[in-house]
Amino acid sequence: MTLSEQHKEASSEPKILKEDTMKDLPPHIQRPNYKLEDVKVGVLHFGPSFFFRGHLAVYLNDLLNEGHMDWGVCAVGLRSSRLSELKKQNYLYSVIEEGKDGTEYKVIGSLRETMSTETDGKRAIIERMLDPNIKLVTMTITQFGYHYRPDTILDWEHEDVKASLENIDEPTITVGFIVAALKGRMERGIPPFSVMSCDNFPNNAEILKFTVLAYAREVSKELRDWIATNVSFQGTMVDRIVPSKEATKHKRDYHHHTLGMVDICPIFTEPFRQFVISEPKEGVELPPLEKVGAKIVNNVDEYELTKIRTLNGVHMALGLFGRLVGCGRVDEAMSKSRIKEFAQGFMEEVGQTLPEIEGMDLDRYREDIVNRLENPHMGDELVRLARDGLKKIPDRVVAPLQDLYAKGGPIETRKHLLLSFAMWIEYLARAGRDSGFDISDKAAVAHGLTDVAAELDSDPTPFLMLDEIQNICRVIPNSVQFIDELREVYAALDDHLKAAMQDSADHILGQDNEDAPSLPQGPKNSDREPG
Ligand code: CS2
Repeated sequence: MTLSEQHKEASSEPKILKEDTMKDLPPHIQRPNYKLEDVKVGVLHFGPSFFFRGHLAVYLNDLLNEGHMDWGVCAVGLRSSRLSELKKQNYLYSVIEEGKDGTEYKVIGSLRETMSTETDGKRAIIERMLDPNIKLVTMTITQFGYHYRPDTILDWEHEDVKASLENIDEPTITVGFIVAALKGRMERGIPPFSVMSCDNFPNNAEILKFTVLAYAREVSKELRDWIATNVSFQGTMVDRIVPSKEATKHKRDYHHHTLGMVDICPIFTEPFRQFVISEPKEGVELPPLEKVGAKIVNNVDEYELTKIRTLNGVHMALGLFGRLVGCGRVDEAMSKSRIKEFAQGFMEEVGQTLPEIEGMDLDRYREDIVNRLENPHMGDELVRLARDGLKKIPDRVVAPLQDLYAKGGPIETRKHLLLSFAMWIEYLARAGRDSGFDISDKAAVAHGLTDVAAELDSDPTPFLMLDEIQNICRVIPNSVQFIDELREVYAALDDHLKAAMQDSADHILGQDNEDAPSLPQGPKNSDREPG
């Protein structure tokens, strides 16, 4: 090799994970056992989020590994930047599952194509959805993305909804794309695709169906009826913790070292994953996800309710509690004994509102969640968990409170939920007082919730009187009792937060903290020693 060739080699770009470099990966890295060119795209997904890449795309990759070659994905996003990074790698990326028993590395090949409204244009995306091979349209667009309102079904006043309806061939909202593509299929005699929401909120299929039908009705009654008769709307419960923040530089470097090459779009996640899907309409062909660990059930809403109130509920509560006492990550918050006890108590409390699901051991489910929350590798940021409270508090805190008030019983049976609500107010107040305190909740700021919360003294009533809060809380059957109890808990909040902070200091000093106030005590357990 000449000197100039040597110089060229030394300064050349590092090797990137790609179709032709995969063969150079160390043997312990799992990689597709199928040929990428044999994969047919059968799923079109809106919202190529980290969660999608760490969950649905992994299940589909497993299916391809099992020889079901019709289920590659085309992911559609708004912005092209992240997608073009993936393109550089032939859409290959690695998923790193970090658990307490070790780390597994998998290269995922199910993502075969991406499109963005920015670079490809909306009409091209709709055209792509007309391909009869596309049998399923999925989405992770967050609860906001549906523009659902319980009173009017669609938020007709929202500018994106209005803009979409003004030009149905160039929609802005996902529901608009689905309806435009289904219209095209109806007109051209192509059978419809099924639609599946992989977003995390109760009755996701029903809400998707209602919004699609309401939107389609604005286009034509014929289209609405055709969709109602022919399209299968799949409900799901999806679960896997995929921290959204970019992996830390250190983690990425370490990862590159392990791969022996660079992956600019890795996904770091936990070993745990769960996927429960509602039974499709008769005759509908879906990817056979049950072959790779998904569960097909006729009561998906019960699973979703259990997950949203337990895991997502405790996530929200921990996000609030942890950040209010100065923690950054969830495992850090769980290392404080008072916060961990609170998390366990929260999950038990909401357990009183959950249906019994055959074959599901709720205690075991909660224990697993505690282990998942304590996983130190996740680095899940509390700001992620506590974001968008205005959208999340109704399902995760208010709805279980509604059920507990309906059941009756003393304040102690609702103490964790009430405290979570009080912490949410304080969380908003912090953001109102300090613009540098990021709460990632644009809606709450826009509605002035942060400002009102910041002005409160020890009585939260003015906050509770805001329209947005009244709308959320009107489901609670006994509002006078709720307000009284929340006042009580809110007034004691400072002491609780101080106690949790003190707790960690005592933990370090090895002292007991006998003076710290405790939550209202539950009914005494007769098996326990008094005192
Ligand atoms: C989290 C979820 O902030 C949140 O909404 O609770 O993203 C959670 O990590 C996933 O639902 C886990 O499946």
